[in-house]
Amino acid sequence: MKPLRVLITGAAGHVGSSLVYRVAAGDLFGLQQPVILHLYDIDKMLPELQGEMMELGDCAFPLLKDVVVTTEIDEAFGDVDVAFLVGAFPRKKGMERRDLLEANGQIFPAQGKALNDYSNPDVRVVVVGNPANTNCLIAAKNAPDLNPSQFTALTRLDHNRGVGMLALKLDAYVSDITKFTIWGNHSGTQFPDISHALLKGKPINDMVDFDWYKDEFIPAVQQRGSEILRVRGMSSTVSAAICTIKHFKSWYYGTNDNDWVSKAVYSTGNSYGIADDLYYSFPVTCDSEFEYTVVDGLEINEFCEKMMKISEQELIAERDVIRHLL
Ligand code: NAX
Repeated sequence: MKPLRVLITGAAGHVGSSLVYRVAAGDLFGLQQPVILHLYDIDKMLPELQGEMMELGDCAFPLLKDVVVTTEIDEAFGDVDVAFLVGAFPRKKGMERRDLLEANGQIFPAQGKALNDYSNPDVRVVVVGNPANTNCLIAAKNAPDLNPSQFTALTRLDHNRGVGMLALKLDAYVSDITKFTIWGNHSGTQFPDISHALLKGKPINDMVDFDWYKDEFIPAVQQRGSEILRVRGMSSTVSAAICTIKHFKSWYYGTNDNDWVSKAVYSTGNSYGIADDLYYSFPVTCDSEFEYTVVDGLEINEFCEKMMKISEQELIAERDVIRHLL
């Protein structure tokens, strides 16, 4: 079987390095498909990448055919079939969201161009580095020969956080919960929506108090990343890597019948009145042909519509800040 090439940018960082070992172990494509890992980071992280490569060798992963360690963008993006864009400029104390957008705006045009020029034309891209939705838009716009539907951004971690919290509240298994949605931006404006969510086929809306949902659950999901940072002094790492894999696998293998997942995908002509030309998190189903479909036509009540719009407006404002990079 021909090995598939998987690029991880920011591979020396916390999320990137957690991802590296999982991909090498076969977590993405199952236990038959060999992979070649492309580990990319900035120059000063080269020793970290080299150490990572040595450790990968020591694990003797049966499916790991080769490892390319590089700080050169053309080599990193060359012929890759899958690209996880994790590397990004971290938010520092006192930095406004606008500054972060600008700083990361310098990274993603070049990576979009590299995907366009050097990668497999059928490449699939998952953007994890924050602000993920808008970075994804920048990368996609700088890859004019690729289809915007080849690009997605990660909101699966938010999705799984919400499902996990619902399972705790309802004393249920996460596998019994379906049709939960994260709408919008991977940020504090994201909207965790239970209006279509089911527990063993029964509406969760009927099982929880609206005040708990509005005043406790929604903020808890929205602020989970900050809360983890506050508690352990470090942001999510392993959960982010695992959810990145889950995001990819649902795209590659397809979603379960009678369920959907949340992914930030290119908005174009949806039934919810969300502006076009954004990467917005929707409920999506995927078939096993590596395609996704936004679940359209769900009934949206007034509360949900208001929440969905707040996140849409934030994404529009982010797009305005980086418009010169598109
Ligand atoms: P780290 O600071 O540990 O790692 C970031 C890595 O990116 C570093 O190794 C750094 O050298 C590298 N990097 C910086 N500029 C680069 C460039 N131009 N090209 C390639 N690599 C570059 O951060 P980590 O905790 O790993 O988080 C990585 C990103 O994921 C951050 O932007 C973070 O905010 C974001 N997250 C997004 C999540 C999501 O759900 N969408 C959740 C997890 C995570 O917080």
